[in-house]
Amino acid sequence: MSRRRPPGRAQPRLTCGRHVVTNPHRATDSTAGNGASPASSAPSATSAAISTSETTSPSAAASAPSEVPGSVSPFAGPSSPAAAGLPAASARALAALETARRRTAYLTDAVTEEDLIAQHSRLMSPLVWDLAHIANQEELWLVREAGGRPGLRPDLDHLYDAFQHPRADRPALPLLGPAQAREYVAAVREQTLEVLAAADTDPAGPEPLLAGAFVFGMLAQHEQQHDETMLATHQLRLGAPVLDAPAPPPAPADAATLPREVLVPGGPFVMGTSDEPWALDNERPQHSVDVPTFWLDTVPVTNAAYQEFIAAGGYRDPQWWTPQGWRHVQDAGLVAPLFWSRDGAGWTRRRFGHVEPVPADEPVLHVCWYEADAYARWAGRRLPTEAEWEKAARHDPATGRSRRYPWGDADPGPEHANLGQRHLRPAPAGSYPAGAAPSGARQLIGDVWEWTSSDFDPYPGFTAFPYKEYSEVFFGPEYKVLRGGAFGVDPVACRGTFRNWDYPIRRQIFAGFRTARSAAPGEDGDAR
Ligand code: AVJ
Ligand code: FE
Repeated sequence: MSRRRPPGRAQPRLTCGRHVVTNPHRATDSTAGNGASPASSAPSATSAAISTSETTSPSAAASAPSEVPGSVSPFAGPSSPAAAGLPAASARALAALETARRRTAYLTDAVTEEDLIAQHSRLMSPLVWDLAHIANQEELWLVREAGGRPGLRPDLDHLYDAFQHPRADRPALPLLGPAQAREYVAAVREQTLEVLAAADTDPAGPEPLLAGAFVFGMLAQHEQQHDETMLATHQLRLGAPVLDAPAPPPAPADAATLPREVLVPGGPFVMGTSDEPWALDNERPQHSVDVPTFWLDTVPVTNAAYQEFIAAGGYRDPQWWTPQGWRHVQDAGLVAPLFWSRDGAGWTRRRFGHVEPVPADEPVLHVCWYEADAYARWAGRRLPTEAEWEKAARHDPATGRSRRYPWGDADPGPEHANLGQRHLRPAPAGSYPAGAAPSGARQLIGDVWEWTSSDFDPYPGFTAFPYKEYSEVFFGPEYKVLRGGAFGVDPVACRGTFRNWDYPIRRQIFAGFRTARSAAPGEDGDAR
C-alpha cells in the first residue's frame, strides 16, 4: 500500500473515483422495478456531476445519466471535459475506458460485499477478483508499460495473474477486500488518465503500443471482457434479481417470413484485418480465404427449434453426437441448455434471478459446442466454419471488400445490434433488419455468441502482440471459436473480425449458434 496515493484525494480530470452505481437504464425505463437499488447508490458528487448533461425529467435526473444518443452502450457517458483538446485516438480511448468503468461499477455495486467475495460457481472467480484484476492489468499495461512509471502495487501481480491461480482456487487467496479493491481500481485509473493525457497516440507514431492509443483500447476491451465474465457470474448467482434492463423490442413484422437460410456465393474474401486500430493480435493479419458456396441460417437457432431437438430425444441418441460429445453428455447428465428446468410439458429458465417460460422465438443460449454440433447434425446440417461465418458477416459481393460489420463500416448503433448490456437477454430471432449482412443474414453481431466448427488457430503471418498470453498460448484444438458477440458484449470488444474462444464443454458463456450446409452441385451461385 505504501506507494499508493491516499484515497479520496481530488481527481484531477475525471469522475472516476467512487463510481456512479445506479443502473443507467433507470433513466429511460420507468417500468424497471425489480432491481434492488444497492445501498451504496445514493446520489454522490460524482453522479451529480455526470447528470448535469441530462435533459430528462426530474425523476431521471435523480438517478443516472441518460443514454448518449446513437450509442449502443447504456454505459456510455457524455463526453468528458478531460477529452477536450485530446487527439482523436486519445479521446476515443478515454471514452472507452470511462464506459467500461461505469459498467464495472454497476456490476460490482449491485451486490453486497459478501456477494462480491463469494464464489458463485467453481467456473468463475469471485467478483472482487475480477475487479482487482481489471486494475492490476491496467496498472501493468497503462501505468507501468505505457507510462514508464513504477506502478502502485507490483506486489499484487501474482494474486491477479490468471495463469498462476485457476478460478476455483482464487477465493482462498489473500485477495484485496471490496473496499481495498475499489480504492486500488480508482488509484490506478487516476494514474492511467495522467499517462493518457501525456501519451503520443498519433496513429502514425513510432511506438506500436501507443500508436492509435492501441494499448488503451486493449485495456478497455480487457475490462469489458471481464465485465462480460462478471455478467456470467451474475447469471450463475442464486438469489433475488439485482440487475435490470428494459426488454428488447419485439421482432419486426417480417421476422416470421424470412427465408430459413441465405446463400453465400463461393470465392475468395478478405478475412481478418491489418488496419482496424484496436483489433487484437489474433485478428491479424488480413489474408485471403477461398470459401466455397454455402447456405447459412438467416437467424440464430431459436429456443423453439432447439426444443424440437430435445423432444425428438436428441440428448439420448448417440448418432447426433461426436464420440467426445456423447461421453460428455452422459458424464455431465445434460438434458437441456444450462438454466433450463422442466415445467410440465414445457420449459422454464432462470435469467438473472427471474424464473420465466423459455421464450420460443429467442435465440437459444447457454449451450455448449457439443450441443450445438449435435443439434446441427440432427437438423441435417453442420456448424459454419469460422471463415464461413466471417465471410457471411463481412464480405460485400458488390465491391469485393470486407466490411467492419455486416451493415457496413459504421460503429454499431441501437438499430444494428443487441450489444452493450442494454438488454439482459437476446432479442427475438429476426430482429435488427438494419444490421443485416449483404446476404440477408441477421443478428450476426450481438444477441448470442455463435459457436463455429473451427479450432482457435493463428492466421497465416500471426505475431503475438503485445504478449503471448493474450492469444498464442490458447491456439490449438482444445478451444473452439465463437463469433459475433452477445447482448452483454460492449461494442469496443466486438467487430466483424473479433474472435472469442472457449472449451467445447462450456455453457455459462452467452453462447448460441446457427447452422450451415455446403451448397449442392448446381446450387452454386459461384461468383467465379
Ligand atoms: C477472449 C474471453 C477467452 O476471458 O479468458 C480476459 C479474454 N483475456 N483476460 C478470457 C481475457 C485476458 C479471454 N477470452
Ligand atoms: Fe484478464
